[in-house]
Amino acid sequence: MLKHKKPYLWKYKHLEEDFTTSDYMTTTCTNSVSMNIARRLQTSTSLTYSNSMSCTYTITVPSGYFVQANIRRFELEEKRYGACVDYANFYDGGSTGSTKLNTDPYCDQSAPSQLASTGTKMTIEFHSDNSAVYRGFDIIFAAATNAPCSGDQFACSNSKCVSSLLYCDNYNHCGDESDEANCTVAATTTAADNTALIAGLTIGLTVLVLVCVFTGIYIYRYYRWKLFLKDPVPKMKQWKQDNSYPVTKKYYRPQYQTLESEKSKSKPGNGGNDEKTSINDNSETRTVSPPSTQSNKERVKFAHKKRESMA
Ligand SMILES: [Ca+2]
Repeated sequence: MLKHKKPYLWKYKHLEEDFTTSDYMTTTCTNSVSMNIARRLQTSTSLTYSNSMSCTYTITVPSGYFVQANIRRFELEEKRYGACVDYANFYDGGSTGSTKLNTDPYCDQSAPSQLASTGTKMTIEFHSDNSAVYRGFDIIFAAATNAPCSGDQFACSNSKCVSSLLYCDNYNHCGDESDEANCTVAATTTAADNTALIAGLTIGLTVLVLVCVFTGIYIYRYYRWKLFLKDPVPKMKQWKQDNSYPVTKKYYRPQYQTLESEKSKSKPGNGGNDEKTSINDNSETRTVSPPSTQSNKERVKFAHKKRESMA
């Protein structure tokens, strides 16, 4: 079968309202509309139709076309005592006085899947009694011609022609659903949409995970710093005069270790081995002198007394 390329809809934007319009009998009970490409008729905007409805709907197509009616859903009240109480009739013309397309009224689920007018008009009559309401009907109309089709038409498998705009739009306009078969354009579009969706989700999740990780690290470090500030500094042991104490290497920075070593070496007569300030670099534990608690004033006083005693 010849495949038709899906036309760019923006070219036909001015016609979009025509082939996407839906009419409802509960909104406008008696209605007469014109159609260039396609249209849709439903009994009600709600789940079911109403009681005591008696409506007519006439649809007209341009000259040279006929009305192709494809019935998507038909659910009326079943017969009562062998007769339809809620029913629909289809007429091959512009009024209920035209020739009927059906022999008996359609009720329950007895309507066919498609009907076609011979001329440019079709009229649908709907009647409901005062009890029991059902889902009603949903009909897709298309302005159609018989083959051969023109360049802007889709060639249906049943030798009918409808507008190319109706190809692969998810609605059966031909009557045999051939305009919804081999819809490669729609399939490709869906695949592309899925790929973009998956890529977007992947990037979004990656960013979310990174944000969570860095936030977690920041919170951990913040509370760790808080705990450090709250941790009381251990009290230093009381300095004891003439008493040595162990100091591990890690509490002394290298430059201070060097200064202590040079200070002890520079003392005359010491030979660089002051027993109280000796630092063994190879040892983890060393001995240092505690700071003197004697003030300078006391030292001077002590020196004066010593001189007086020597004199
Ligand atoms: Ca279609």
